[in-house]
Amino acid sequence: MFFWRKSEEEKLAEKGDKNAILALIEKGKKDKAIEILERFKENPELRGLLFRLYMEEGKYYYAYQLIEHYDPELATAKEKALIYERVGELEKSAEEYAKLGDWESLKRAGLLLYQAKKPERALELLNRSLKLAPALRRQEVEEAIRRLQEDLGLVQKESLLEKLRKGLKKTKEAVEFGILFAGRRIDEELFEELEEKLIRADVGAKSSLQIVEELRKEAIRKNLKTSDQLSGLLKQAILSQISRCEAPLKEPHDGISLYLFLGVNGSGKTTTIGKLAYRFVKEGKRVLLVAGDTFRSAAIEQLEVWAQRSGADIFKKHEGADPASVVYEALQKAISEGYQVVLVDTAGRLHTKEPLIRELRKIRDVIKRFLPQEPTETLLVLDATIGQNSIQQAKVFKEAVEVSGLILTKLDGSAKGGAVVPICRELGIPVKLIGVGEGIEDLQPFVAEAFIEELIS
Ligand SMILES: Nc1nc2c(ncn2[C@@H]2O[C@H](COP(=O)(O)OP(=O)(O)O)[C@@H](O)[C@H]2O)c(=O)[nH]1
Ligand SMILES: [Mg+2]
Repeated sequence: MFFWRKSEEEKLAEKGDKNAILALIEKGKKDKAIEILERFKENPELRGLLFRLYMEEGKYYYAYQLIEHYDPELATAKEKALIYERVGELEKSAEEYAKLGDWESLKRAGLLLYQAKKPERALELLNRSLKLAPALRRQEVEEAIRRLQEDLGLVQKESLLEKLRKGLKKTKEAVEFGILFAGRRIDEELFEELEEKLIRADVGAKSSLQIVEELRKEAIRKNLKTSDQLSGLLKQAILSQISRCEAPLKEPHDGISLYLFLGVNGSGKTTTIGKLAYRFVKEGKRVLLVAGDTFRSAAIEQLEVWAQRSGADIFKKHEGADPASVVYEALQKAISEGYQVVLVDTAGRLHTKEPLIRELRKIRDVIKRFLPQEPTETLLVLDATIGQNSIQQAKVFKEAVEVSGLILTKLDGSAKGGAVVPICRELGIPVKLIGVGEGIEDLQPFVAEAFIEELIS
């Protein structure tokens, strides 16, 4: 009975009966419905139905044929934008996005035209997007504009050194070594002032004293008369204290390379992960971000925004999920889907020291179970604006797991750039990267010599 009714219905559908076709669709027989509808493309009503089905099933190339050869009015501007994008008609897609006119569509349009090598029009649309973008999202549009301007040769690409110079501006302004070394007579007053300035830059009492002692001796030994002769010596003296703290970040190897991020809340973990993800994505790596900070939903959302900005993928669970289980599932995904770089975010609630240590060890154990050689790096993120105070924080994390490197963030917002000296001295862990701004490209390797050069010159 049932089969008879079904075939009767199908017979009706085959004849182009709309209700019978709708009934087929209702029962999930979409492929059959599509097969029938394709014979009735001349019928505007059935053509509309076919178009809807193509869209639902993600058959964009067929949908594209319909709007190109039968009726452009079948699709809304938004649908057209999507269809054109999927079939690789980038310019057409961009113009449809542009018609939509909201900031996100305008941004999308700009990026597509950039890809389609139409930079002038891309710039025009991105600038329109910028005018409409909400304050929190302006930065990503600005970044796209800047990259485009750099490509067009409209602005000079900011070099690493220029960024570092800007980043260390606050410390330099607070210290003003320049005045000290402007041809003054070398005397006890000068050394006292120097020591005081070093302490102001958060170099720390012990290190400052040592550095000044060394300079005193050298000045006598070499019979120096004026302070400008001292600046080179000062650089050498500081360098000798921190050069052992310089080491490059370990690059990804074959298979999966995992980077684990630690640090108290607000230190800059998520931001740094975003910046690093961007770098790896640009190098052509498949990158997965893991939302291991499950304490607040905002932390997960923030990582999602960075995934979008950097072009990486993200693995996340709900707020309050067990971080170790998030890492567990993320690694299953990473292994089965062939990711090359995995960046793991964690929570850092320091006021609950014991639970924090337990949680981090559990995460480490999960990683070891899947990937015995990982993490490639366990990176402790420290906020430079709190300077030397971060040393105490660092000790707790060191107790929990083995830390392979430090990342010093917010150097640009800090007058305490000198803290790198006591941090190096007390912790004996290399500084691998420094953060010099909130932008996606504001992360750079720590090069002790360049760092001191910029601090003192
Ligand atoms: N100026 C500046 N701000 C930074 C830098 N790194 C992070 N931040 C800011 O510091 C705040 C906390 O960063 P977030 O990544 O959320 O820290 P998390 O809690 O450790 O994940 C955010 O407002 C970031 O924009 C940096 O290098 N420079
Ligand atoms: Mg975070």
